[in-house]
Amino acid sequence: MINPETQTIIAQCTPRGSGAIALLRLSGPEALNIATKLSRLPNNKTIDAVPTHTIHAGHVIDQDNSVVDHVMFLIMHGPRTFTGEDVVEITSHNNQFIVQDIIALAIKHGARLAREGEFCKRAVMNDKMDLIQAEAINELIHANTQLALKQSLAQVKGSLSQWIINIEQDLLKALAFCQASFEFIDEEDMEFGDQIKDIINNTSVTIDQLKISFDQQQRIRQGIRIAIIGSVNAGKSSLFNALLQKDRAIVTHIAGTTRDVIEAGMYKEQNYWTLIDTAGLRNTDNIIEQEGIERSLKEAQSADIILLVIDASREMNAQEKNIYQKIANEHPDKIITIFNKSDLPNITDFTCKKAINVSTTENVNIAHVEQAIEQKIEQLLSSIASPFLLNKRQFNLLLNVEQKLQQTLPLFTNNIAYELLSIHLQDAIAELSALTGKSVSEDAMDKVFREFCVGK
Ligand SMILES: Nc1nc2c(ncn2[C@@H]2O[C@H](COP(=O)(O)OP(=O)(O)OP(=O)(O)O)[C@@H](O)[C@H]2O)c(=O)[nH]1
Ligand SMILES: [Mg+2]
Repeated sequence: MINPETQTIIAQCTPRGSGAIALLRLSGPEALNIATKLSRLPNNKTIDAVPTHTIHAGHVIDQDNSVVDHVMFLIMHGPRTFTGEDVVEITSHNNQFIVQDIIALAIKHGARLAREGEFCKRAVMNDKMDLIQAEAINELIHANTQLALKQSLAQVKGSLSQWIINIEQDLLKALAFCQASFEFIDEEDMEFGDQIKDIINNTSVTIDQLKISFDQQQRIRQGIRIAIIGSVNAGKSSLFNALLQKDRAIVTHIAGTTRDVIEAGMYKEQNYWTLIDTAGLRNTDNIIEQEGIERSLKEAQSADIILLVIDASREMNAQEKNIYQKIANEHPDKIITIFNKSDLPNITDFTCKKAINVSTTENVNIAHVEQAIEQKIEQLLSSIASPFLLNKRQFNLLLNVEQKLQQTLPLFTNNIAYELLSIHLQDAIAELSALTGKSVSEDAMDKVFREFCVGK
């Protein structure tokens, strides 16, 4: 009976679709045998007999000995491979008929199709990396911003894992102190309550710091949200289109043209910007418009950067000034103020030292707005103290660790119950192990890898 967990697997690792070459990976105990059966190398060499970590040009041949494709075989014996198992990588021409034929041949010879993330899963199972590093590889592939990319690269190298190992060591030290205090309970200078409490407090602070940046990181990972807010007719949609360099939002002279939030994304300066055009702010009895305005204010709240657009060619009424002031006060670090319609005489009495004078119709200073956005992004990224990028699973486990540590705090009385304390500490350490996958259940592990793509 073949065990599916160790059966040799195959998948295409490169994306499907057009491109010169495709990479297929075979991994498992039968990888060399299967590759031998479907290949023909020059000079009667065979894949199972060539040295490890060598590359060979050759043919994939079907069961009638006809050539399926001219390919390169990269032969790597375990454990010095990505998965820790024997691996053969086949670089073929990227034609889906060829790729499918090679996969079908491998299956005929005893392999099965790999599931999502299964190569990474095997790497974890074979101790080539921990779960966090495997997750980081997935993040790396999908990183949308330079920050996310840097952080996932660091995590592949093991930065978060190292951080966890450090915490684990501290908690193990606390556990040792705990056990010593318990065993030598009658000896006065063998009481380590203070030391244990210090370790627990310091660990909680460290976890807390990481937690604080979690929300922000989650958002940034999806792209930097830039909301364009301002009075009706100020030129928000015009600015949105100018930044996008596309006529995406409708622009008219009628106040209240934009009724709902419109989003558009673009890669810019190594980051992914999500631009959000909103309905103009003004008090209105029109229910639809009022709803749009509510949404605009919500967007301001959740945005990373706000472009506050003011029509400088007209005076502002008291109500508008109020709203602007309110937004400026609530989000002082996020705002870039723009005086639009600078091609017309400037008669606004709204003052703002750092405002950028722009004309969207004449394309004046749009580049300046982009620079201001980039500066804000840099500020934003540098304000994120934590070098780690957590996902939801990791975040929840850290919350569990913290909760377990919190449970110890009431125990620090005159008469510390060291036995109970040590149970809580052991629980916290177990939660930490689940983070790196050391003690994670098969189900939980599969859940992680299902988010990966096939071939990873
Ligand atoms: N002169 C001048 N007119 C502009 C400029 N920018 C926008 N406009 C005009 O102002 C009017 C309103 O522009 P929109 O971009 O629709 O303004 P909005 O802020 O999106 O308006 P709402 O969606 O109604 O809130 C249009 O007639 C634009 O052509 C500018 O820089 N100079
Ligand atoms: Mg508009």
